[in-house]
Amino acid sequence: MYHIKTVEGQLDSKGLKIALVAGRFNDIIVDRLVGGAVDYLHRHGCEKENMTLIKVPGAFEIPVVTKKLAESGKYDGIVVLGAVIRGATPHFDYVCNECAKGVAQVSMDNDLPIGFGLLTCDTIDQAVERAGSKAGNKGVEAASAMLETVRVLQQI
Ligand code: INI
Repeated sequence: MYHIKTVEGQLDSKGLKIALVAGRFNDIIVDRLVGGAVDYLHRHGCEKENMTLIKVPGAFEIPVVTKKLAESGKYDGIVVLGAVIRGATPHFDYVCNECAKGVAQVSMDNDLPIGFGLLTCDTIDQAVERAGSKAGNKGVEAASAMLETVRVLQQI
C-alpha cells in the first residue's frame, strides 16, 4: 500500500526457545492465559520441549524472575502472564505498576521481546472475559506480540 520497504515479523515460532512466567494469584484465570499462549506458540511451530513455564507467587514477583531468565541468554523471547484484580485498597496499583515497569525495563536492558499478558481488571468478570471468552484471550495476544517482535528484531 505504501510502496516502501516494509519489515514485518512472520508468526513462525519454529526453533525458538520461549520462557513463560505466570503468577499463581488468580490461577483460575492465569491458567487460561497460559493455556492460550502455549497452544498459540505450539500451533505456530514451537516444539513443546522448547517452552519452559516458570510459576511465581503473583504479578509482583514476575519482573525479578523475568530478569534472571532474560540474563541467562537461553531464551529468544519471554511471555509474562498474570491477573491483577482490584480490591478495596490501593494494593492493585502498586502490583500492576511494578510489574509493568519491571518487565519493560528487563525487555529494554536485554534487547529481548517480552509479551505482556498481565490482566489488570476491576472485576473478576472482566478477567474472565479476557481469559478465553467474550474479549478473547490476552495470553494468546501476548504470545503473538512477542513472536512478531522476535521476528522483526531478527530483520532490522
Ligand atoms: N498478585 C496478583 O498477581 N494478582 C492480584 O490480584 C494480587 N492482589 O490483588 O493482591 C496480587 N498480589 C500479590 C502480589 O503480586 C505479591 O505476590 C505479594 O504482594 C507478595 O510479594
